[in-house]
Amino acid sequence: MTTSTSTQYMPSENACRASFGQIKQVKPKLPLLKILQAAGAQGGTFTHKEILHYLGEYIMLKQLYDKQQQHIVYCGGDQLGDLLGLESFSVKDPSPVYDMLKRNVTSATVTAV
Ligand code: HRQ
Repeated sequence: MTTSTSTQYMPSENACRASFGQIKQVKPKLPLLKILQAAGAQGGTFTHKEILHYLGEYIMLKQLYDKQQQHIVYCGGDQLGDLLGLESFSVKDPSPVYDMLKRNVTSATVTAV
């Protein structure tokens, strides 16, 4: 007989727990995946941390940042701008990036370590 005391989380609770920085794999939708792959990403599932890393690589690679004020990114006319729906953004206010992530990933299995 098994003593069923294992904690079961409601899906909504899981969603709340899976905030940035937690080990939670997500599947980027195709347009975002293309950007990540252009920056050297491999495979189809990533953590949020990895996605932000590859976004940074992509911004470097395509030289989308302002050369004088490097916290500013000009993404207008780029596929990144299409995803964000913006011409430019600043790392000082990265909320558009997070919003874009929320819209452009689907949840994958949580990897237990
Ligand atoms: C590379 C080089 C730059 C030389 C930028 C994106 C925003 C990651 C990608 C981010 C935002 C918030 C947190 C973590 C990551 C907490 C990338 C950039 C850059 N200038 C702005 C960059 O200049 N990176 O927006 N990310």
